[in-house]
Amino acid sequence: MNFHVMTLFPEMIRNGLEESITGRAMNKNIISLNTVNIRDFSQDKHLHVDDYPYGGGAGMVMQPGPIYRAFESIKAQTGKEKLRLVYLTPQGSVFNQSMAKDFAKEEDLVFLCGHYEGVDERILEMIVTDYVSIGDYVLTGGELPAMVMIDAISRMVPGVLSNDVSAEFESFSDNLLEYPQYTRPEEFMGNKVPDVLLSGHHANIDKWRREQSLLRTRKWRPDLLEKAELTKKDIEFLDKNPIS
Ligand code: 6GU
Repeated sequence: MNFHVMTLFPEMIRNGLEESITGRAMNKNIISLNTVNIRDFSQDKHLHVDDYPYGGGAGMVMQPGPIYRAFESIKAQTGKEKLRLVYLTPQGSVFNQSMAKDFAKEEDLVFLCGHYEGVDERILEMIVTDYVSIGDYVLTGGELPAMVMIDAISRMVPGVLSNDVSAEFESFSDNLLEYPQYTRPEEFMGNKVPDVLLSGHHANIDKWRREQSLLRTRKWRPDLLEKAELTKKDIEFLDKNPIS
């Protein structure tokens, strides 16, 4: 899968994604990251890419020309006339795991990172296919949201995660929070690892983990529990264990 990011801060995007799992996926050529500096497409002698808003008001607005030409360069590079293009904006639909899965089906995906007070509406109407936010708070620009999305989408691309992690994820992408994890030492500052995890009894361990997932989802994300597919056993367990 090829990610293309139109941004004024290409270094920020590259530095963030070259680490860890996304970095390894790039080295293995499972994903690629093409950062396009919008400023390279300025035709202004001072390389300006923004100007004052018509009608007045605070801040600056990104001009349509440089973004248009940056996108044309991506179309030429991919040889594709139609590309899915995500504009990162707090006004968009809130990103979630099912959107990550859906975007991961694309061979090429383009992101437009806005800055300043916004982007000229005309270029958005011309090229944007998806308006996406990452949550209800205001960030300085679209770079961090693009990185968040690329990380989450990459994990849904075949070969990026190990088969083990991938299979585990499948079984837990069911609207329940993860169970707690423990590693050595068996006792840390007087606190012991739950006995069941040391028992070697896999059925009991699975049961305990399922129950822990149910308890923490009910406690911390009751909104998720409503969407989760619960078995009769799950419901019985929750009924027998009132909220602590
Ligand atoms: Cl996508 N952009 C900005 N600037 N702020 C945000 C956001 C996006 N999502 C949440 N806050």
